[in-house]
Amino acid sequence: MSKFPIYISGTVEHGFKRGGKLLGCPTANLSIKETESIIKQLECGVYYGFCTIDNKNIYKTVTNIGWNPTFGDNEHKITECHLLHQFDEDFYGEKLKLIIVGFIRKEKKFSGFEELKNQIKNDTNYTDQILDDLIYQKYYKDTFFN
Ligand code: ADP
Ligand code: RBF
Ligand code: MG
Repeated sequence: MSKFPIYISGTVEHGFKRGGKLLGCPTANLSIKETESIIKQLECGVYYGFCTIDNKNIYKTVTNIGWNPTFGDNEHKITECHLLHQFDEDFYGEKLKLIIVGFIRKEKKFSGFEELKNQIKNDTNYTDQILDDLIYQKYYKDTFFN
């Protein structure tokens, strides 16, 4: 039996502010307290799925769950979501509901930021393509989020 879908929800918290600025890829960091019990059982790595912000629109999402070993300064295992959409404003403090439908790869320690940046681009492109597959379309239905 598949372990997907996996549902995770949490309030968007502040992190180290390096996703957008350093890696060109902002990530909505989910509240550590609200998510720790569910993510502690999950393999560290990159996952694809969909999410809502405050129960509104649904976005394709690539999610990293782990410790960011390339940086080595996280004190907690965290859930970070990059939404495949251009936003005009930040959404800190809002509720993000995530449904993970598949796994891409394990989280790893990169020797430099450029390698990590390139890998994140590949993960994002892969997510964009695979989520168009009809088998995932049922997750677009709002009923999954209520
Ligand atoms: P932090 O370390 O505080 O998480 P980031 O540089 O990772 O900082 O930026 C994350 C913030 O950027 C999110 O919390 C959200 O408010 C905003 N944001 C804007 N666009 C996106 C997007 N496409 N995906 C994820 N977050 C986004
Ligand atoms: N950090 C790592 O140290 N190793 C990874 O393999 C890794 N993969 C990621 C894949 C994606 C799609 C995203 C969005 C982030 C990934 N990160 C990874 C996390 C990255 O280090 C983190 O988003 C920034 O440090 C900002 O918190
Ligand atoms: Mg972030």
